[in-house]
Amino acid sequence: MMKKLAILSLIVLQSAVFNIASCQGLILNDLEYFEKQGVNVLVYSNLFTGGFNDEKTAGIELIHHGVRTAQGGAVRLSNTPEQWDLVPAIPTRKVDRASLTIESLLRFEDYDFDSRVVVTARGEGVEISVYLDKPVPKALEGSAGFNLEFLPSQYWGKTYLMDGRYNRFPRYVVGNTITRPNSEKLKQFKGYVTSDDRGTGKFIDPLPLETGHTILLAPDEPERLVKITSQDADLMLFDGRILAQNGWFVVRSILPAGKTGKVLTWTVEPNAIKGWIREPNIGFSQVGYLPSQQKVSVIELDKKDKPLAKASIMKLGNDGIATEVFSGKIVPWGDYYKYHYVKFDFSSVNTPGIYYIQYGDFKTNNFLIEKSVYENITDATSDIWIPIHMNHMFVNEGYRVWHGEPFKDGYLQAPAPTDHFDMHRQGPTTDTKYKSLELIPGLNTGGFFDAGDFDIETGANIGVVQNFVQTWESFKPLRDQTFVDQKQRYVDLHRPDGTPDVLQFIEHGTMNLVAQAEIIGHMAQTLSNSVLDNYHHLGDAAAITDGLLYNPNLGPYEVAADGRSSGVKDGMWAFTSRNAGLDLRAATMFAAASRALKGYNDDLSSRALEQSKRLLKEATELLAKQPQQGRGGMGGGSADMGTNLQLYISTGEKQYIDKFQELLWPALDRNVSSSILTALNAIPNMDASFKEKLRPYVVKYKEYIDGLEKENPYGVPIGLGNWAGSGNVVSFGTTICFASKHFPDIIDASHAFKTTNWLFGCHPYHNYSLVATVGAARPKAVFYGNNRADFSFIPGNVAPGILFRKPDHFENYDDWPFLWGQNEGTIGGNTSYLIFGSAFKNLVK
Ligand SMILES: [Ca+2]
Ligand SMILES: [Ca+2]
Repeated sequence: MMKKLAILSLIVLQSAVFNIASCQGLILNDLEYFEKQGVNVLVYSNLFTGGFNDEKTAGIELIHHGVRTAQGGAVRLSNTPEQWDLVPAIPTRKVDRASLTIESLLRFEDYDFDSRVVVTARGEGVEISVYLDKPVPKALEGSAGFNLEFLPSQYWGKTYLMDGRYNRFPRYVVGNTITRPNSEKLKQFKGYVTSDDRGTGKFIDPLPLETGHTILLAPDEPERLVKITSQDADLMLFDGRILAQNGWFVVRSILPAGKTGKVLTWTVEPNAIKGWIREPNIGFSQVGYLPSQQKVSVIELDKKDKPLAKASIMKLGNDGIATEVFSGKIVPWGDYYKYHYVKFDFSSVNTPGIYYIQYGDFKTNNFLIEKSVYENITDATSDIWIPIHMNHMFVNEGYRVWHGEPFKDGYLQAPAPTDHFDMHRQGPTTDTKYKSLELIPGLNTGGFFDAGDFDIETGANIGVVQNFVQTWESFKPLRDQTFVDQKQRYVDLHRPDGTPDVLQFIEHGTMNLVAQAEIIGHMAQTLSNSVLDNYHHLGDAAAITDGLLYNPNLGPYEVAADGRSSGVKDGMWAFTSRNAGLDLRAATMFAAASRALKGYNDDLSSRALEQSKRLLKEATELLAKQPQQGRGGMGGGSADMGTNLQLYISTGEKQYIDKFQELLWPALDRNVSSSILTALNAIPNMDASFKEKLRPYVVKYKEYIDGLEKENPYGVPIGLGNWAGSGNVVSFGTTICFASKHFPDIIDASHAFKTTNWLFGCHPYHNYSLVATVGAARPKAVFYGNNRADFSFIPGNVAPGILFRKPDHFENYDDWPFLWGQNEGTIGGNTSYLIFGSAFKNLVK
């Protein structure tokens, strides 16, 4: 990937340097996967989980010369499984080192169907066999098969051969399909349906591109070459992108009907390039450096690579000629998961200019050293990303319309009870005066799209308004690059309108939340899609629904003669189960928003204050009646502390500050790093004794910062969850900014550069900036925004970033946007970045 994108200019090392046997089988290593240099075959190290979770991160997986190029290896029930298709549970997995075998039980509960998948190291690759104790159930005959999926962006444009017939993987999906009656379609997760059949009663089934017994993938590209053979079954090749843009190329064999025992065998042989060593990943800040700051490159090396003794800094003259201005020692750090890490400190280079790093034969792209490099790091986020995510508005930029006005048909009361595909739930009652599926008028105003999807997550939007208010009150940014007209419901980027944009964002977020409180009577959980087939919408948000109210007197897909209603069941729903904890959070946010909006939008300011007082009273009463457990969102966590702090700031009532302190100190004792930011935020509102009581915890936080230096080579908190950890790194940086402001004798401000380094390119896997930002020489090229089908990005987005895959692999695809855990961005996360960026710019000043 890096080579293709010309980030590093590689001079191929002499293969004579290496001394590796040419015919080498896979070993079964201590981490329980098959391995040889250049090839890792993982067998259910990562399991399928179903539903909301992407299923392109599980199954039998191939990490091929450093890139995870194949996954999904399992018994599956369709030619090209989609995200919400049924997945097998894998209750048992046995590793037998003596026979070099991993055997797993795969179970489809819905069909009482078990199979065993046995993977054994054999020859140059692995043998995969499927065993059945009972024949394939009748309902699954012709559907149950063994699949393995290959990453399109790593294969398109390359060749393949099936039984010697030459062909090429298509750049874009253009293939043949048939339609079949819905009665033949197997059920999807929880009975959801991912497509709209437009009343035809038929579903689409892709036809194979090829069929045979031996397939060679990418014989033209040794890094990607894989040979799959099967003597006892037909191999078929499908293009999963026909049904879903996030589909992969699928190699598949149908399991035979009526048979038991060993029913299918594949031999899978991934090519290993003789003497292959992964290119060094030379991490550095793509945004550049201040002349005075510390500058350390972290270089990620293959464990088989031999670290060099020195690296150089090259300066580009105004004549375009590069000269070496610094040469320094490479210092070993150690191993971290799969790779070895070394560091290169070039802090002494402090003359403004254009530079690159030279490490042996590898050179990076250029970067700047200059006093101004960080000045614009939040502009793309605030000028572009945030306004594009304004819901219920038409958003224009120059000649381009980002989206029309969405959801003119408004929101219907979600029926009670409902279990939702995006993890929302409507309880047994609606908790409103509205009947199930009745229109709740007035909710289609204000608010922000959640992320790569288009719902309004109330909890997230509450946090977002608070982030904007904190940005406004702490830093007073007067930046005005956006035209927002609520009467016209029109946003125009790059058109100043005389009002600071942050104030307009506070207003826009508050408008929706006040509407929820006034109309529903309390906060909704979410405003979201009712049907799965428009939840995964990619394109203009205004096209998610038809903009017409649903009319049950019309036939399916029929539009009324007056053009004002339709028979299309595409409505958006308000999930309205009451949650007193959420209402209390809303009350604190409304108080803050009311302060910020005073003098700008006095009407909204006073309405927000009125809702704040009412919800505070009602929520307090409701919470008092509830048992200690089950107070959703009010379990004594940091959100709860923050709420009590905000309530104190708004009301000045002692009870809230007492409660805040009652929660704070034990939370700091339990885990200083997760609560200290809330404590630091309290300082301006507390007396001097509070700050002194906090001091020993700041000392402990300093120990935490130092500990991170030993934990990983980057010195930041690295998350290992299924949503990668940029958010934690941002929060770490914000904490350092505030801690060094209040306790400069304990926390050195320079630690904040660890966050910018990580975000802007000094991290595992590749060295691209994780922020689609202005100022970076090489920002990531693709993100999981709502324009992801175009392999594009929305400027200013912060990717979750470097995703951990068990047991030892970090990745961030930059040619494949479709995995949300590494490439999405959220309104909550991106507004947190706005706070970090503002605090960081302040610190730099
Ligand atoms: Ca403006
Ligand atoms: Ca509609």
